[in-house]
Amino acid sequence: MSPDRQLGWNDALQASWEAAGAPGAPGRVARIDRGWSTVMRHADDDDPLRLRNLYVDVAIGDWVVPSDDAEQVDHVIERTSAFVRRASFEGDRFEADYLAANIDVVFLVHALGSPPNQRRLERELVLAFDSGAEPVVLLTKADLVVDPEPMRAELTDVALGVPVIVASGISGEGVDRVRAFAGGNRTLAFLGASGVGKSTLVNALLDADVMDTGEVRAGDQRGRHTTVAAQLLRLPGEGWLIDTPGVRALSLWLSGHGIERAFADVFDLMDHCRFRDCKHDREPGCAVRAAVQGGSLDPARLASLERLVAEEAALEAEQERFERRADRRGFRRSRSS
Ligand SMILES: Nc1nc2c(ncn2[C@@H]2O[C@H](COP(=O)(O)OP(=O)(O)OP(=O)(O)O)[C@@H](O)[C@H]2O)c(=O)[nH]1
Ligand SMILES: [Mg+2]
Ligand SMILES: [Zn+2]
Repeated sequence: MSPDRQLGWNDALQASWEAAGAPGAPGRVARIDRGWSTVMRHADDDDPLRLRNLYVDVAIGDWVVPSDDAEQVDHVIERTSAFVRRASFEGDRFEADYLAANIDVVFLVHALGSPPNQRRLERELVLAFDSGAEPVVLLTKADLVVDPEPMRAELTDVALGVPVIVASGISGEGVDRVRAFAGGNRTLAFLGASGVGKSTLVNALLDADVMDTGEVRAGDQRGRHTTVAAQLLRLPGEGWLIDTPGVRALSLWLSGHGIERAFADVFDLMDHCRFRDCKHDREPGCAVRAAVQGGSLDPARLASLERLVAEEAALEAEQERFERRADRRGFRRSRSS
């Protein structure tokens, strides 16, 4: 029997599964707790499997093949999309951290009533474009402000063409706008800092208190990391929604064109510099500097782009070192065997 399309199975997953020899009966990871996956076999599964993630990197939303004894995850089916950051580094680790997989829309959640953070949004947009999902900026806690417009305008400036929507999990405003993205049985994911109101909005969308929510700190409005396990939840009507634990740092991971897309405005300017190898420093005819001087490009945005480009370059250099080391180890092993 083919996996349940109601649960989000689609032609792309089917093709990857068949290419892998159509092993087992794939199910979808609906919850992850340290080393354990809760795996649903169909959309109404109220007796999901509990599997260990032993030798595989499993993400919420993944489609996985259980081992024959239903003890562990044997195989992760190739993801159609994934929101990935670099795992927080401890020592020498060079690892990806998959925050959500097989998602169609990723909501970058920010709270109205806190100062807008354009730099954070830029970083989130880079990762979102690289995820393969469609990004949407979601401003929550609309009930806390008299006018969401100033913050919306500020974040719209860095979101370029990405939609920016306003909602409140408390008043219910905008909940329908969020739900509309789930049409066609799509999978949505909420990502953002702790305390921005992700789980409160999840409960409003589900019209039920499924997720715990927690007070933010009075001083700086920061959350207390209330959600500790990522969860995949079925939306009423159609579609799925992934709630994730709040994330503090979003370090870049090896990427495709996320930076170019998130900073398309600046890259367009670069095309108009007189010299092809312009460093946008003191060269004559630099369109980027001209835009900064003319006030159409925020110097903080340019500095942010430079930081991200440097971070990406450092990451690539590190990847090279890492692969060389791994090659050497493999070489030694093959010589001694
Ligand atoms: N006024 C108002 N308060 C909200 C809204 N959404 C969330 N809150 C409050 O903000 C606090 C944090 O909400 P959560 O939903 O737990 O935030 P979260 O993003 O899930 O946080 P983590 O799980 O820690 O990542 C709670 O005290 C909520 O009641 C909203 O739309 N309006
Ligand atoms: Mg939460
Ligand atoms: Zn230039």
